[in-house]
Amino acid sequence: MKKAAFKMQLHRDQAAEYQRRHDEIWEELTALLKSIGVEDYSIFLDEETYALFGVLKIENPERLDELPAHPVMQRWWKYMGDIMDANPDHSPVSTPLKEVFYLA
Ligand code: RM4
Repeated sequence: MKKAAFKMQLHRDQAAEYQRRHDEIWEELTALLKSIGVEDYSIFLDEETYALFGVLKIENPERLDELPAHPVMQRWWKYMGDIMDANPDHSPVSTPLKEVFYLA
């Protein structure tokens, strides 16, 4: 099992809205993520900088490359694009993070 960690950027003062949308996350999106093997997925918010830190486990990280083409993922990213930094195709601006410490 591999771990992937990445950083995204929420717009200022959108913490409550970001939380609300994830509290009501679409079942078809969680099903899609699970179908490619995503497990144990958390997103943490830095309430000072509005940086978002995602961390997930996945057996085959290459399968994450399937997400951008999927209609459900595209719809979600478009929906989220108004409250976070996004690319022209609406996907979130996402920076991979390097693991520098691990304790099992
Ligand atoms: C985030 C962002 C990520 C997605 C999660 C569920 O706000 O859109 O790409 O994996 O939601």
